[in-house]
Amino acid sequence: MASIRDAFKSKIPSLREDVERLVAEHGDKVIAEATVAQAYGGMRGLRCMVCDTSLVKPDKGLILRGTPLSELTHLSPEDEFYLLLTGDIPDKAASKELGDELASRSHVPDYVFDVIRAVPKTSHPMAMLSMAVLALEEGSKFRAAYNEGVRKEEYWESVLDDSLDLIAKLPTVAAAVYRVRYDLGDLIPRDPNLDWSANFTHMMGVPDTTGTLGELTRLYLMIHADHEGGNVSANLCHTAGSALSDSYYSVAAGLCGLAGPLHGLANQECLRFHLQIMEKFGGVPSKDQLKEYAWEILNSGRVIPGFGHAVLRETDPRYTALHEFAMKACPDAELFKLANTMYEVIPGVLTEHGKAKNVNPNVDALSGVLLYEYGIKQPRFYTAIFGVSRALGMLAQLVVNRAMKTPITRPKSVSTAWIKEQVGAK
Ligand code: HAX
Repeated sequence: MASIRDAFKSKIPSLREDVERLVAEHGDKVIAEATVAQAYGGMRGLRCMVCDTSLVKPDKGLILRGTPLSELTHLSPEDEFYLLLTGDIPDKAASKELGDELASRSHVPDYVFDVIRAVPKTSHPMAMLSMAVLALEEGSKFRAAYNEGVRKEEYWESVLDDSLDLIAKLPTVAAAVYRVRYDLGDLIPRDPNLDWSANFTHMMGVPDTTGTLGELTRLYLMIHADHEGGNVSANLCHTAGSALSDSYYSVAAGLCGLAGPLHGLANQECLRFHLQIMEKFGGVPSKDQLKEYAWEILNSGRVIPGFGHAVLRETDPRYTALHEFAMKACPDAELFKLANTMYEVIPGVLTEHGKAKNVNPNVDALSGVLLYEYGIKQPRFYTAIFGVSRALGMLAQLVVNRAMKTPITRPKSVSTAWIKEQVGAK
């Protein structure tokens, strides 16, 4: 099979032709109407952007290039990137070529580590990671090509270069954030014998006491990579990229959105919630105790972390993938037992509460539990691990958009006075 670059390049002419014909022949057909509630409500459900890398179906969850996540959880994150970009799963040779290419691009200049060391240790790891990504921008090949007047049709090539560079360097950069932020000693160099994801936890210095850490890292980084185009991180990356900001600026924008508690930071909050429960009850509570505590949380106006979703209406298949892993890797872990008790109790409580449209667990109900069980005991770092993974999806979408010559994003905002006039409200 072809290299990721050649495979993607071969698809571009038909992709462009397809969309050009679609717009020429059906450009004035209506696919969505916006309601007043959507204009004020985060544009929820408004079909007004395109993403071909993945789709989230309310009843099925994540579908990557037409295939449900549950059928793809064996993939390495690198192979997933190949799939997201080209629509094909690479064969062994193409997979090895991509792994070798990432390894060859993985060097991180020393000044980036100086940036990480320069900020106070009280900084959030997501702030440190975003700053380090921006520091890498100095090497942007797209910016250099743009300044030299590269043609619009060819933008995608240097954007792909930047994207491969950034993906290659991210584990090293994030691992440095981890070791510096938590005073864990010297930085640990890459191991040339390990792949992209295994290198990440290796450079973090996480001890592999069970021989399954590599498998968890691979699975974690695989399932968090892409979740269609409208989520906050992908949407921010897309919008920055539409102004022709390069991969570094665009991913940094996405990471800043991922850092919010209603998005990527939920994994940190969820683990903290689990730890609070363990401390309060001195271990895993009974179902009755947990039910009572859940009502206490809801009655005080707080949410139960790890449950519900803006789009999904069934159990998140990413949760299911992590659950299957935990059943094999750590079935007797106390935190996993707590997560299972929550799975039995919380949907019933939320149903009785009557507000949440989805009462089932999402990926964050288990992701932090597993990281903690495997020795990563700093919940504030969890979103940074998510960020390393999400960069794959953000960058695949970015490269596709540059190849498709997607124009700058510029929806029309309206004022409240205009809306009132439009609907005849006082
Ligand atoms: N606990 C309590 N109340 C909840 C709830 C939960 N887990 N999930 C939803 N609700 C409430 C909402 O707060 C909302 O209440 P108000 O009407 O008072 O505002 C109501 O139910 C309707 O919300 P919804 O339409 O079902 O859900 P939203 O699209 O508004 O929000 C959230 C989706 C994920 C933010 C929400 O379910 C939530 O806060 N869950 C807990 C936090 C969490 O687990 N976040 C991680 C999501 C996974 C992810 O994307 N990670 O990146």
